[in-house]
Amino acid sequence: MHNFNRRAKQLETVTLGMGCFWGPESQFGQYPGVIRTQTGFSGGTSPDPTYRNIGDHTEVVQIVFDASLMTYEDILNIFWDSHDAFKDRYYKERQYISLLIVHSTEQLGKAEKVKKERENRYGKQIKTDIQYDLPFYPAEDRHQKYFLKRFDKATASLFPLFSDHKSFVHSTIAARLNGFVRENGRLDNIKDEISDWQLTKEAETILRETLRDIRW
Ligand code: MHO
Repeated sequence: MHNFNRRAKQLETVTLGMGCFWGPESQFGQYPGVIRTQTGFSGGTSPDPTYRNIGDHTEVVQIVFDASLMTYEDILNIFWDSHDAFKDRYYKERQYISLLIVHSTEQLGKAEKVKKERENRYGKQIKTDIQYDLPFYPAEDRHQKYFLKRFDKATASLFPLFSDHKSFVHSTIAARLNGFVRENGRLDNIKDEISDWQLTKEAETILRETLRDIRW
């Protein structure tokens, strides 16, 4: 099977809770620096969380990005621009709180700096719960690339490109299209960007033909 992921130089992981995880997965999927996205649960202590049995966890999106194309600070600014972290978000326990899981001391330092800058700018306190490197539990398949999967015809033409559901979910192309269907990004830009992904010639041809013929 072929690989439909953008080739990356400097991989880094970021894990964000900012409300229902469908939206941020779609939003972050559009950026050329983002290599893959996945929805899941993190931030709590209860074992093996699921959507119906989330315990004290929070809905999160985990993003793998190329730090040579997009900085961690860029991601943090998009994160804090895109949900209200000034208010109390505990209306459904911890399910929809503002949560930032940092994965290194470097990330922690940068997060504290960006947070302080923004607090000074807005004159309000950011209530984001910042936690150090807690485990991430992937959500059920039906919550992965949720918006893209609303398009039956399109998903039916994409699935055969992958050996299993997981490689579909982890692909850059699924992340981009899951953005596109919510008007996060344009199809033309995705087609242009593919030249930079360093796919094999064969994979690039298959992908371009699939995108040319795709029906929504
Ligand atoms: N209000 C949304 C939340 C879903 S999100 C995965 C719904 O239940 O449809 O929490």
